[in-house]
Amino acid sequence: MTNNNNTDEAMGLWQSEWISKDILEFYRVSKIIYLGKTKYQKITVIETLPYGKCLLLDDKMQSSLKDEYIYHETLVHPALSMHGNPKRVVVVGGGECATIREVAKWSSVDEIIMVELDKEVIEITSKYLGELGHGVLDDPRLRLVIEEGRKWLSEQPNKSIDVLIIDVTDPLEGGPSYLLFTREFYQLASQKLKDDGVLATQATSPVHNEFVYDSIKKTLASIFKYVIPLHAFIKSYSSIWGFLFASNKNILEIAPDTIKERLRVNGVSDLKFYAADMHFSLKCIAEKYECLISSTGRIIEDNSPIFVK
Ligand code: SPD
Repeated sequence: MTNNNNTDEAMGLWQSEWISKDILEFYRVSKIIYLGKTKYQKITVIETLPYGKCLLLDDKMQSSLKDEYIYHETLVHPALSMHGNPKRVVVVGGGECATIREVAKWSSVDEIIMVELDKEVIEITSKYLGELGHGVLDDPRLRLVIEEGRKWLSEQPNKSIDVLIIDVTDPLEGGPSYLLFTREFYQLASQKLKDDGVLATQATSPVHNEFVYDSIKKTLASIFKYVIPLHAFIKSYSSIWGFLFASNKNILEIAPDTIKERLRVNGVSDLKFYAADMHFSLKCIAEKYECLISSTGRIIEDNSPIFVK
């Protein structure tokens, strides 16, 4: 955070964040709520003028109360809708609990497992960002596992998961999540998913990190038979954001009526952003933005990982 007093307008506290290696953004902070460091990462909870109360990890925006629902609804409901009848859903990461909050809206789901590396993210957001919906922690279908996601997954039986959601920080050099974007990880995920299983992952910014986004997509496509993107604008990320869905079964393209019906049958209500029609807008936006990508990505491997700034 920076104390800037060059001009009257710029007085006060500002949080800075690299949006790409060439763009540094500053946003105004009205209150510092929590600053700390866990074994794995730096944690910041602040009240900001443009985005309300926010969680940052390693100085990267994760969730802002103004628009977190756009990110979390877009990560979760398309994947569950594509699957149609998800029963066993695993979330890797997701410590602020908003992803499992969305999964819990599906009545078909009888087991939700959240595998989070950093238990302090859960504790700190429960304490300072309970608005994200930590009530879901009392859901009897939920099992919380504090462990490295890849290690946990490697110990699961093959073909045992309906939907696997990767809700992790961006791949930062020295950060805790970059090995969750590699070919080896997707290979493991593919083994653990059932034949009609669906993987959903955040895929960074297709406009500010074209090469990284395209590489994640290529890497997924080197393992899964089908991969489709959805893109949504997330104001607190200052960008269109990429979400990728992958499966070995041809179930990712779904008609609006099917989505509507699946949400209805599963009692999914209380959505502020995602809906059958919105799904198709997100798909069109993705198709348009993918046409603008000028750098061609590469396969990401454990021994040649990829990073954003
Ligand atoms: N819940 C994890 C989402 C990570 C998104 N990172 C956004 C960075 C925005 N600059």
